[in-house]
Amino acid sequence: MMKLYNNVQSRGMTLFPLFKELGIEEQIDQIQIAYEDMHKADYLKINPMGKVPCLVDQGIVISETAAIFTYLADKYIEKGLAPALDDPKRGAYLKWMFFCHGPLTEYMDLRSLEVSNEQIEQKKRGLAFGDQETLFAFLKQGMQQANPYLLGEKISAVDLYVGYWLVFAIAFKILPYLDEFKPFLELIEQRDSMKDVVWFQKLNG
Ligand SMILES: N[C@@H](CCC(=O)N[C@@H](CS)C(=O)NCC(=O)O)C(=O)O
Repeated sequence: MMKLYNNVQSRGMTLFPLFKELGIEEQIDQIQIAYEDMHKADYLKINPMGKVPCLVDQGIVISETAAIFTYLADKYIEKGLAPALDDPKRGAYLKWMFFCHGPLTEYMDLRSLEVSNEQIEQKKRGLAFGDQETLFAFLKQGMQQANPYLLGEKISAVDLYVGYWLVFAIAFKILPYLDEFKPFLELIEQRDSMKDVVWFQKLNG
């Protein structure tokens, strides 16, 4: 059994569609950590960042959501959710995985903090996403090129990760629901693995 330290109100929930697509739900022992316990010694021994999610697999500790996505999709590579190391699609796969973990979540965090476009503009050379215009243009282009998934005809772990964050961000009005996003998100919404993701309801209602 693997152990997933998590909280149901955290970004650890992005992992659940992946568990379902990989068919490994039964192999994950879920340990709920209350927010007030995350910075206590017991949990800091596991993840010194005091954050969730954190996966422990036979003594191997993997924190950082994108790392957990990448680790599990590679561990179960026969399930077809990660391109092999020598597959040319691996580049785009890693690009989207890191884009989502870095620039996209940084943008979402600054927007939640209500940092203005003017402040962002002043710091854009040092910000992972640059500025809003650049981030939107990158996302729009990626969504337009999705055919129908980000890597082509087959779904991969990164569609689940990017798809989840986009739906979440749109539901909370951090991102606009741009027309360019619709075909991709409608496709992701149809996956059985996404049926418990409540944020889709906010999108459609
Ligand atoms: N970079 C980490 C961020 C993890 C993170 O910020 N988790 C939040 C919940 S969404 C958390 O555990 N916060 C508890 C705290 O900081 O006290 C990841 O992507 O996994």
